[in-house]
Amino acid sequence: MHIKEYLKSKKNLVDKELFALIPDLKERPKIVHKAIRHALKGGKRVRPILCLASSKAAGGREKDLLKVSCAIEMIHAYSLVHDDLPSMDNADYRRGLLSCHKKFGVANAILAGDALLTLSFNLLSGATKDLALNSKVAKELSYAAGTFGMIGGQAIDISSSEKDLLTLEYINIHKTGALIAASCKIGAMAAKAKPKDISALFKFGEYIGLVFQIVDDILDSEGIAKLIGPKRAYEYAKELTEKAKSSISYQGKRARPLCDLADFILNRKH
Ligand code: GRG
Repeated sequence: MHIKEYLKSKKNLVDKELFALIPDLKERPKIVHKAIRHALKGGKRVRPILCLASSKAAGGREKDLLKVSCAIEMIHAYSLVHDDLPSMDNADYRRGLLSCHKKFGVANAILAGDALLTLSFNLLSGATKDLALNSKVAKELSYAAGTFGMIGGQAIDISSSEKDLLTLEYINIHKTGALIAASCKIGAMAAKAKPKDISALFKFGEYIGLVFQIVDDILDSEGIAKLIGPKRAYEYAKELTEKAKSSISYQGKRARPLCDLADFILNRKH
């Protein structure tokens, strides 16, 4: 299957589950439930798809992991809602729509972000039949989303005015890379993969997480692309993509969708 068709079919799969998992619009507090729904609209679903593809590469079954992958997307959506707030990026638009606070007000957007984060862990507590696995996944995800991961990267990003290469690398690894790497690792964990395979898929995720942010910087003429120029930034991203692919190439055919995803992330235009 061509990567575009693959992404479309997996996005449909994730979206169906995702919107079924959030509270009904008729339930109170209606405004927050509306804001949550709004925050989940659009989006490429890269992280849940990476989770599903990693699980498959490690011999797992996608259907066992749909809830886990939705929990990951909820954390991503919360981070975008909070990142758009006036006290952070102050963005009016997200995914081609009004940002959550522009449509529902700042207070409701904060609540919607908090609710998505809470809902994610509520979901994880019973996401699979294996309670020990649910707990391990929650630990992994909370680490990646917390101060040693995404929040850590965001904090350094907003507190440093002049960013050198090392600072940018720290920000990229933590703000963007941590959740992407955790998505891959969690997919492998859920497939009950051997430690060696979990490590390989985590490594793949770490490389590809960096690539994701470098490409984002190239598209926005920011960060590393601004510092070293878009051509050098792309060459660097290409090198990292090759490293990502070679860390899982020993898995042969099973690694194919992930390698195609890596190329898609490197060459994406949005
Ligand atoms: C506010 C807790 C908190 C964290 C913010 C991840 C993050 C940290 C902010 C997101 C802002 C941003 C634009 C980061 C750059 C890379 C990135 C995560 C882009 C958006 O991800 P995509 O392209 O978005 O996967 P879609 O819309 O496709 O889901």
